[in-house]
Amino acid sequence: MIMDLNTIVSRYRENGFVSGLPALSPDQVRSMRSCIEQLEMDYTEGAGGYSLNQFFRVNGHVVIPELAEMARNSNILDIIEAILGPDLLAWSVELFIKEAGSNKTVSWHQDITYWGMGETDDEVTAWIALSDVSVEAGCMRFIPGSHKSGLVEHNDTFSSDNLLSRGQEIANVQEENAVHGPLLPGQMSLHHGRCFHASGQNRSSDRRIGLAIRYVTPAVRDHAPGRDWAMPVRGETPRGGWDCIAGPRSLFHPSDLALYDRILAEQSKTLAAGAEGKTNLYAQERA
Ligand SMILES: O=C(O)CCC(=O)C(=O)O
Repeated sequence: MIMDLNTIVSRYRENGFVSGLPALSPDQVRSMRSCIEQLEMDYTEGAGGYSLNQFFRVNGHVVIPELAEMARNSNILDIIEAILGPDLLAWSVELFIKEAGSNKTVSWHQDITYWGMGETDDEVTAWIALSDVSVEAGCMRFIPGSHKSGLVEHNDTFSSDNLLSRGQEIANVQEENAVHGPLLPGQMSLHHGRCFHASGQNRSSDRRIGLAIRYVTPAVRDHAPGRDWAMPVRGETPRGGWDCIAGPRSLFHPSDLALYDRILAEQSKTLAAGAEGKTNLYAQERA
C-alpha cells in the first residue's frame, strides 16, 4: 500500500516514525549496494588515514560521491520536505551494516542526544534498506510517541557489539510497546531525533545494510553553539548558521579528506563530550 503525503506526515507526527515507504527502485538498490561492496574490496586499508568504516559510519557524504547523491534523491526529498519544509540540508550520511549472523545490535537511544542540536524538531532521519531488513535480520524497533517528550538520560556502555559511538542506552524503556519496522530492499523508514529506537542481531543469511540520511533545516543552527557543517540539498542555501558544503569533488579527493578532518575534529568536541571511554568514531584526541 502506498501512503499519501498527508498520511505519512500525520503518522510521523503522531508516532515519531513511519515505516515501509518506497524510496529506491531495484536498480538503484543494486547499484548502491554494489558501490558499497566495491569500496569494501578496493579500500581494505581505508583512505586518508581512516578505516573505510569511519566514512561509512560518519559523514560519508563528504568524501564518497554516491552517498552525497543519495541525499539528493528527489523521492526521498519530496517526503522530507512535507515534514521539514522547503529548505533542506543533509547533516550526515551513514551506513549501518550488520553481517549475516552477526551479534551487533543498536541499543535504545534518541539520536540527537549528543549532536549539539538541542531538542530540535527540525531533524529527521531517512533510513533506507539496501537489503531485506526483516525482523530476523535485525530491523529497527521504535517506541511510538516517545518523541513527544524531551531528551532522557543515556548511559554510555562502550559495548563492542553495539554499533553506536558510545554504546549509549536509555535505561528504562517499555519494550512491550515497541513496534518493529521491517523494510524490503528499497523501502525506507523515517524517524524523529527524539524517537526511542533500537535494533537486534542479524539472524538472517544476508548482510543487513541500511543507509541513514540525517536531514536538517537552517533553523537547527539558530541556538546551537560552535560550528557545524551540512550540505544543502533543496531550497535556499542558508546565509548563516551552517557552514555549507558542496559535496565531494571525487572519491576521497585530498581536499575533501582535509575537510572531513576539520568537520570531525569540530564535531568530536560535541559528540564525544563527557564520554569516559573511547568513542571510536569521534576521536577527541584529533580535535
Ligand atoms: O541501523 C540500525 O539498526 C539503527 C540505526 C539508527 O539508530 C539510526 O539511524 O538512528
